[in-house]
Amino acid sequence: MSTPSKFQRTLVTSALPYANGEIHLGHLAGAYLPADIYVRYLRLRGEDVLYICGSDEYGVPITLTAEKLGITPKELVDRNHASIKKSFAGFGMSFDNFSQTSRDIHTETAQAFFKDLFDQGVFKQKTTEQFYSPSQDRFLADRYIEGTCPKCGSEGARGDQCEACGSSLDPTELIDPRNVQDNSPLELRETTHWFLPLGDWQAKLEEMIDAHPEWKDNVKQYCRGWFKDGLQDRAVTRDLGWGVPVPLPDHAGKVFYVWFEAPVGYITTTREWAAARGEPEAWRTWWQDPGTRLIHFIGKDNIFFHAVMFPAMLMAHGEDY
Ligand code: B3M
Ligand code: ZN
Repeated sequence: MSTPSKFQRTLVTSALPYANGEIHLGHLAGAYLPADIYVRYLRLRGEDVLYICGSDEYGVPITLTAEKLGITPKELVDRNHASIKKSFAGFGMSFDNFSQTSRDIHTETAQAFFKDLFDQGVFKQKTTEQFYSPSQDRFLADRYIEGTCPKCGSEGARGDQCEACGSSLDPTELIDPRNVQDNSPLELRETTHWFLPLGDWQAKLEEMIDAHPEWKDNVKQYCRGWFKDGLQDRAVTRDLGWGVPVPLPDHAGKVFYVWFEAPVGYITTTREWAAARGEPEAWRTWWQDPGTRLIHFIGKDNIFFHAVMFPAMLMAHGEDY
């Protein structure tokens, strides 16, 4: 479908692949090849289009892999960024920019985005109990924790999801939670984090979904299911060593939840593209001009973050996005 006349340009993104491994054909068939075909079509029609991507370099899967390999997370993501970029280039993917979220420009962009929301008082602060590993003297998140699934009883359910029955879990729901690395027991300790009250934008998000008849039915079904349950507050910070640091005093050891900053990575890679062309402010045309149409090509498990969380973050930021 070419760019509708009410828009002057189209910004196309593909989901930022995790840099904890190489890409494979399954990736290409999902969020990449279809996007590249569409971008080439728009270019052939002489339309104004920008195609941006990059590697997603934070999150627990990456630190788990780095610890297994005995290297630093930065060594791992730099190695995989290069390999992923080479594979995409070899396949002929025509990104206008392919960045990586461990670069300083992303730290700066993500911290500024967070601070803008923080200064508006968007976030709620909550103290909750999280799992702490005495053997490793650190809080553990998501896939560092395994236990018995409370829904189906299978062993080896992970802190964020049970592979056996597909339920998404909170680590505190697991029965007999263990540290996946040394199988040691865990204890609950209080910790304070910042939460994004997604419910505050539910009405606007519902309007947005209804205004997009062209979106795939399964995406709209998922969203309507989440709306029916009522959007919950979502933690946007974590107690982790590897991540974008939270730019607030007395927040040592706190970083952004990867799914808060990764979508901001789309803005980062656009900023990097603009700077490389000697027009550092040109990114605003693609993110802050209502004449731009934004299209995300994603994997099926990325729907919540692209159809609900990231749009809510942009709405919270204000009319400028
Ligand atoms: N890296 C998940 C994935 O690779 C995640 C996408 C981020 S897009 C901002 O499927
Ligand atoms: Zn289960």
